[in-house]
Amino acid sequence: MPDGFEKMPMPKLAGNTHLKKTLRLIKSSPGYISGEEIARALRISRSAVWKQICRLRQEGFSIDARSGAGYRLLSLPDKVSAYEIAEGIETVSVGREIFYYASTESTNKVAKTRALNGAADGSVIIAEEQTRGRGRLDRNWLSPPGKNILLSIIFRPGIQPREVFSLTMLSSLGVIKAIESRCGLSASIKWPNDIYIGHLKTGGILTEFNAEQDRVDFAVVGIGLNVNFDPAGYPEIAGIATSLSRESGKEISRVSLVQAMLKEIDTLYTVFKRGGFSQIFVQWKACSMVIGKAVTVISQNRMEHGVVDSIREDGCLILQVENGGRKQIFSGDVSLRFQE
Ligand code: BT5
Repeated sequence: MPDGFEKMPMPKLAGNTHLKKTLRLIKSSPGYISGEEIARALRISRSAVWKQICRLRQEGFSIDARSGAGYRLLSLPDKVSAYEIAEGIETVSVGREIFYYASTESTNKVAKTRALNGAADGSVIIAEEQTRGRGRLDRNWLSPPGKNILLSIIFRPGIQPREVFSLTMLSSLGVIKAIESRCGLSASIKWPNDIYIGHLKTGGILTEFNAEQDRVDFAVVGIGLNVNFDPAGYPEIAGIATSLSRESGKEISRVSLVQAMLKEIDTLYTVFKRGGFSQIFVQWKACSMVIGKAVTVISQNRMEHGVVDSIREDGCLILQVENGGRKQIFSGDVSLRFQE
């Protein structure tokens, strides 16, 4: 796995309690709230309150300041900022720490660097824009700024390398559940790592890990999900991709969808760590769109045609090939195409 510490902008930490409390007070106040009232509630000085207001403005919150009246929230940022996400969710580990970037090369890259520096299990790196978003085998991941969900989760479950695909599976299941609950859409999983609606791709997962001998130190699960974006403007993917807004016909709140995703993934991850992967697998398999389908499996130097017989709990796909035999296909770097 590539290491190398990239130069990163200072992230905004979700754990900044003064900022969160200031926001909460301003949000819950029907009109203006005075600086004095905020200062008293937080036991900080008036100038410290002003600093919090300036930081919130930098985060994209539009806040009116009127002398003699105080502060009033005018509008929320259309951003997946750490504060907004952390505001509404309680989780065991996933999303307890959130690092937000307006723009970065790749959230997976930042996540790996942060993980090497000791970031906690469940830490999330989220960005509005990636300047070099990646799919598998260094393929491009396209996403205009501020429209979609681009995030990576650091997992430290203390597992063996052969179990890492379980993290991809539980994450994709969490994404499917969140799409269902927040957008009312039924999405499916195209083995090994794609999220589909109908026959079009709406999301992809890139899982990478760092292991020593037979123990995974950390894994990074990167999730790219098309939300309020029209792939029609991108000739490379126009015919193969869709987005949640296109499918549902309405704009979707990215913050609320990220919250739902992190909550679902956290619940599944907790079950996984307690040894309950079998029950996750049953649900994952029910969302799979490939079982029983005629497919072509493409790996770097081979093509294999057949019908998908089943997928095993370890993620291995069993392909019924044309001469009647069965082949085991491991998830590695293979792609799967449906036959006409
Ligand atoms: C994937 O790879 O589908 C995994 C994509 C993971 C992206 C996330 S974003 C957050 C994190 N940070 C990163 O840098 N990456 C992760 P793969 O199976 O190799 O599919 C890549 C292919 O999908 C490309 O070659 C295009 O054909 C297609 N594609 C690119 N952008 C797309 C999009 N926005 N929607 C649908 N398909 C897309």
